[in-house]
Amino acid sequence: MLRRLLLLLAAFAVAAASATALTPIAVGAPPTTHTVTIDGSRFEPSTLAVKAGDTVVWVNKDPFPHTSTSKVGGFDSQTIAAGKSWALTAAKKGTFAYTCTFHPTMKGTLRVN
Ligand SMILES: [Cu+2]
Repeated sequence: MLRRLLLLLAAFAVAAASATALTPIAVGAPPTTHTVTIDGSRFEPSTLAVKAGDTVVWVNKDPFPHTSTSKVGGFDSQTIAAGKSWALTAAKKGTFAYTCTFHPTMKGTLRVN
């Protein structure tokens, strides 16, 4: 009787452990926040790959304003003042080449997978 109860408890414990272990796979990886630093009129990293649903934050460390503006549509930060940041929730999949409208030599690429 006791042995049977212990077996039942053991089976339950294994089932509970499996359910817990499988949960993260079932819901997928949680959204992540990525940072692009703007410093010396450069986007760093200049190429960034994220998953749809992730957040990308551009942080302007320069003492003057910049923008993060997709050349193919999809997003435009407008002016990011000196020392400020701008966050984008990357909802749309694709490859987005972007620039700063004030400094067109600044180039970046955001890949949303
Ligand atoms: Cu700029």
